[in-house]
Amino acid sequence: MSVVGIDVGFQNCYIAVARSGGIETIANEYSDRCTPACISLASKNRTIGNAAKSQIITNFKNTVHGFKKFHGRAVDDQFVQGEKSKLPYNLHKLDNGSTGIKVRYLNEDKVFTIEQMTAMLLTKLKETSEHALKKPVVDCVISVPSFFTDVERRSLMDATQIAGLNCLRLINDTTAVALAYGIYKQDLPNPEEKPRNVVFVDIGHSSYQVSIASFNKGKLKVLATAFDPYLGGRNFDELLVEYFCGDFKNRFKLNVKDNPRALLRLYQECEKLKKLMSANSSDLPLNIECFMNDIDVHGKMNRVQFEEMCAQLLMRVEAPLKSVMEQSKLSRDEIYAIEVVGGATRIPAIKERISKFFGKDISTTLNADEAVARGCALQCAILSPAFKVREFSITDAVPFPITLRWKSQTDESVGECEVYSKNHAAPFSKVITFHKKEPFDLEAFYSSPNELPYPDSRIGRFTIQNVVPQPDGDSSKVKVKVRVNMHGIFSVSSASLIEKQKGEAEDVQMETEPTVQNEGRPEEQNKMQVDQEVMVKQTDLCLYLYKFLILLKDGDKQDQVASSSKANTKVKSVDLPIWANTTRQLDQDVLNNFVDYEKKMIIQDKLEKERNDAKNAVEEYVYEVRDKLCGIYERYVTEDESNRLTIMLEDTEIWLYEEGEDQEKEIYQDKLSELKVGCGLCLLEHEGRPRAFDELGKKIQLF
Ligand code: ATP
Ligand code: K
Ligand code: MG
Repeated sequence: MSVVGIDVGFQNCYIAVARSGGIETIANEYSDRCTPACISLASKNRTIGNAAKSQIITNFKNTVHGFKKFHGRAVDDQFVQGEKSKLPYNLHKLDNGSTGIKVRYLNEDKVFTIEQMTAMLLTKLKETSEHALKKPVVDCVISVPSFFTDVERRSLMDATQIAGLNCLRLINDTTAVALAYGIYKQDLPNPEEKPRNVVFVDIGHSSYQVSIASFNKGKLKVLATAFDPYLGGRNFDELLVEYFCGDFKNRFKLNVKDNPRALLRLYQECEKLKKLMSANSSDLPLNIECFMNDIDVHGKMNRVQFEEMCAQLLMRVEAPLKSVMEQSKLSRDEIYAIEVVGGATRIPAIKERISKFFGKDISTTLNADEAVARGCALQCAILSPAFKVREFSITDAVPFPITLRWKSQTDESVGECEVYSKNHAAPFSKVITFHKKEPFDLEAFYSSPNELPYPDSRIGRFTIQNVVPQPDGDSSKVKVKVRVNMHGIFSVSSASLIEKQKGEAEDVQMETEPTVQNEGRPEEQNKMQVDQEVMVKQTDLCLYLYKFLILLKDGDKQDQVASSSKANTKVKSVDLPIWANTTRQLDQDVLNNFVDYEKKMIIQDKLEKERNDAKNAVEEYVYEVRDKLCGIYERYVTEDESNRLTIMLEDTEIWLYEEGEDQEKEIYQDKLSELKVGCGLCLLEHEGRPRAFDELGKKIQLF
């Protein structure tokens, strides 16, 4: 089993793995620990990561980035529409209304789903980790913004499947950071002592997340989370871009916004300038040569000016901090530390705001870029039976309360119950008992649409099938298990019909149980073990929640209540099938097609790479022989031979630029062999040969 943690950022992705020495962030083939979330599609292949990033300007229509937050969203979604105008590539409405991305790939117009785009990125990250670990990687833990709703999470899970990964857990960014913080701490309070409360702030390129976690030895519990899903480093870039667009219009009469390439270049330069301003408070230049219409542009900016310009954005730093503190009901002096991560927390004004709010210095003891990935890898190691990790239990919090609604059998009245309150512990299962004579629907939705950073509060409709009355005509007792799972995704995970027991109290029970049943999707099957493991580790928590009491009211009949869960061994129960209809989820056959297509693209990329390598080999051989001719072999080759070879090399070079520019791999391989024979230099490749000539003491004709 592989132990891999992946931070899929809006802009930057990081991978951490467990090796014998511990958790390690790994570098890609460019020796870069950061892999840009960028994919470039082309006529023969796709490039992903660093190589794709260098195509942002040259192949702007087909170089895709900034798509993470389109997961699970309709193209008509207000957020997507708002982004659309800023994107250099085209969006496309898919049949189910979802956001698709339209590009030229393999000389055809092609639409990819967001799941497919993220899968491409994951394929790259998978390959990078396989290269580092020197073995296949399947199991992993992936980070997700804590404010992602069910639809977005399910969409991301689909992406992991397309990429052939088995995601053991989608872990919230700030929870991963909390784990990376806590697991190595030797001085955490004992379980019976007052916990240590730490605030975690992560401001990335696209969003801002805060959480408060309390730590005791061997465990962490997320108390509250808050966010500004629309505030991140890119907002600051945008303001700089706006400013310079105006500036260049005035001074150079340039309409930058009409020129996508120039605009993209300006974005890149403004981001660089923004980073420089974090370290320098003096005037800094922004120069771009041949920017537009052959004009070189130059401008300048300093930190004070920048901060004034960003005043509105900076004002938004406080609200999530305030919210998380209010939710946790902690006072500021109960906060032990404020740990900040994420690239945008390097902006001095942001740090100041956070520090000012808490009235104390912020700490940066964690690696701002790598902490999320490291936390993911730690979680993966905890879940892996192959790794021995210090016992550490993680209890996350439900960010948005969830309500279940059901219809009465006999009249139009509906019953409703908030099954997960805000900041309820997760993952968590509950059992609800109903009294029904026929199949019934349960509708799950987020209780407070207003606080949801997503336009649709529906989670799904779950039909409990095969419900029949008892032989005497009475209602049957139906136990339904609902669950917020390891990924933070809600489901009605199982239902069973309980044979009537005379004299037993009619009740609706809420209890925690470690067992979970297959939800009908393959990845869930794989998860069973894991789910159980974690729930077992959280026994202490379960114990007090076991007593959790809730009263449910159904219009006509009292589908009711109890606190105890008297285990009656004589009860016979029959499993009931559940038909789940969740919004905007890929059908299994569609998903399978995507899995196959991703594999095809991987093969295509591999073939293209081999073809390119074969071509490069010819070119390299030409250079190598040429070098040697005027270098170490000069003394041994006659002038005639040298001339003959030089011409042969030149011909090959010309061939490479003309007819040989775009050939199959085999053609290049043949060319190389031909060249080697023709040159006779294959003999010369033996290191001993020149020395042998020396011994002969004369120049011999070799060819
Ligand atoms: P998200 O968390 O929103 O998905 P991400 O994880 O890709 O995004 P990070 O890698 O944490 O984002 O941060 C990237 C952002 O941080 C970019 O906007 C980048 O310009 C900004 N950034 C990085 N270094 C600095 C710096 N020194 N000063 C200012 N901003 C910086
Ligand atoms: K990141
Ligand atoms: Mg991030």
